Amino acid sequence: LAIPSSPVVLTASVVPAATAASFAAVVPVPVSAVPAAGVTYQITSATTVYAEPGSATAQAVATFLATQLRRSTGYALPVADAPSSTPGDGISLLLSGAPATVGPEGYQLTVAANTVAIRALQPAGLFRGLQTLRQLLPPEADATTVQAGPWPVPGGTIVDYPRFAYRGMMLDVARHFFPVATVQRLIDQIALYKINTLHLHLSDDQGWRIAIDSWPNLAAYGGSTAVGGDPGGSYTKADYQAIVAYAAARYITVVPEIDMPGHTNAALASYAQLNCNGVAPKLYTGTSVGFSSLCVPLELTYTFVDDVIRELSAITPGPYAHIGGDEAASTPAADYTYFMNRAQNIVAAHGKTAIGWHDIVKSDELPSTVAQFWGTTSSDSNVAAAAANGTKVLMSPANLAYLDMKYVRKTKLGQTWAGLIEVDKAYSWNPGAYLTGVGEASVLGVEGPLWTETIRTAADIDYMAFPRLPALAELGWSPWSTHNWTAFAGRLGAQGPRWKVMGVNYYHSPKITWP
Ligand code: TNX
Repeated sequence: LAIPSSPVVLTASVVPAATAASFAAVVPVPVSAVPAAGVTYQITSATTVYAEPGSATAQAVATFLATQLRRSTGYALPVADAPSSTPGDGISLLLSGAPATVGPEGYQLTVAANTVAIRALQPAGLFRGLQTLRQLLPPEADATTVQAGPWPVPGGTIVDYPRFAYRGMMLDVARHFFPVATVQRLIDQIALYKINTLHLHLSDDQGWRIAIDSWPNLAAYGGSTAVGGDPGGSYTKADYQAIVAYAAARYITVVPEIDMPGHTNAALASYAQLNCNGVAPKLYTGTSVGFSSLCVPLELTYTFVDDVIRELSAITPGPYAHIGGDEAASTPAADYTYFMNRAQNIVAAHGKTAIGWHDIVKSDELPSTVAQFWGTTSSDSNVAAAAANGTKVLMSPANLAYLDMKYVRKTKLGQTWAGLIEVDKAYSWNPGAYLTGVGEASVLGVEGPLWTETIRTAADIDYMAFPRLPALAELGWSPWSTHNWTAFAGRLGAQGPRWKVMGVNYYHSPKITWP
C-alpha cells in the first residue's frame, strides 16, 4: 500500500482493515460503543490536537497525547485551543458537551471522518477517554520510535464511565525495592487500563522505603536490606514526589502504606527505643510474617506514628493513608484494637482517610476507614458487619485478585498460598456481589496487590500483572451486564501486539488466543 505523503485524509476504502484496531478490542469494555460502518478518521501530518480553550489541564492532556503520537508517527501534531463553536478538523479534547451521566471520570468519544472529539466533565474524563483512543489506534502508535503508519481510528461513538470509584494496583516496594523509573513505567502501563490508584506498600519487616526526616535511620538503616539479601534502597522525599507527580499527570492517586503494628521489623531494627525491651532486633531478609510488632504500651510509639504519618501526609496530595494492620500475630488482641484506634485518629488528625487491611474491622474503625478485603473465602462475618455499619470495602480477595499468585503450578515467579490464578479465574468474579453481606453500594472498588517476595525486576512485575491486571481493571470499570469471558478473552488478546510494542513482558496465557 502506498501511503500518500501529502496531508490528505485517507478514506476507509484505502485503509486496509487489518491495520485498524476495533471498537470490539477496547479493555475495559466501554459502557456503550456504537461503531459507524465505513467511517474512519486518519491521523496525518496535518492533524492538530485541540484542547478546551483556557483550560490548562485540558491542554496538558492534549500535550500528553501529542507527545506520544509525535514519537510514533513523526508528525508535528501541534496543540492549539479548540475553535469556540464546533471542533475543527483534528482531535479535540473538550470540557463541554459531555452527557451528565459520565460523571467525574467518564467521557464521550466520537470518531468521524474529519474529527475525533473526546468530551468530558472533568480533565480526568478526558484522560480516560484518551486511553480508549490509544486502544483504537494501531499498536504501533505506542512505539517510542517513528513507525510507518497509517494511523486509522475506526469511526463511531462511545459513552463510557466507571462502575467503581477506586480501581487500583498495589506494588510492594518493601520486600524488594524498585527504583522510581520502574514505578513510573508501571504507572504508564496501568494508566492504559483506566486504573486510577497506585498503592505503594512502603514498609515491612524486610525494608523501610521512604525517607522520614524526624527518624532518618528508618530509610538509612531500615532501608538497607531486602528479601534474600538482595540490594535494599529507599525513596527520598523528592523521589516519592516524582512518583506522585508522574501518577497525578495520569490521573492516578498514590496511596502510601506504612504497615503497622506488625510487619515492622525494619523500623524496630532502626530504633532500639521503639522496642518494648529497648533492644533493636537484627535486620530481616527472610519471608516469614507475623513475628514483629510495634510496642503498643509505649508512648514513644505514637510519637513515631504521628511523625511518620505527618511527614508522609504532607507529600501525599491524595485523600488516603494506608496503615496496614494485617497479620499482627505478635500483637495481643486488646493491644491491636487500642493501637489501630489511635493510628486511625492520627491519620484523621493529618487530614487523611485511613485504609487498613480488613483485619482492621476487629478494632473500632472510624466511620470513614476503608477495609481492604484480602481473604480467601467469600464470607467474612466481621467484614459483613462492618459493611452493614457503613464501612466501605476495597476488594482484593487473595485467591482472585492477588497478582503474586502463580498462574499455573509451573509459573517460576510467585506464591501459591491463596491458590493458582489463571487469567480466566482473575476475571471470574463480581466485586459487587462476591462477599456475603457486602453489596455493590458497600464496595469502594477493586485492587490487585503485587507482593514482591519473589519479584525482583520490572520484567517480573510485567509478567505477574499482565494480563491479570487488565482483567481486574475491567471488573472495576465495566458494567456487570457486559461481563462475558469469551468476549473479554478476544479483547484481551488484542492487547498482546500493543504490549509487544511497549516492551511489556506479559504472560502468554494459553487461555487467550494471542494474535
Ligand atoms: C500476605 S496479604 C500478606 C503479605 C504477603 C502476602 C504474600 C497481606 C495483607 N499480607 O505480607 O506479602 O501474603 O502473598
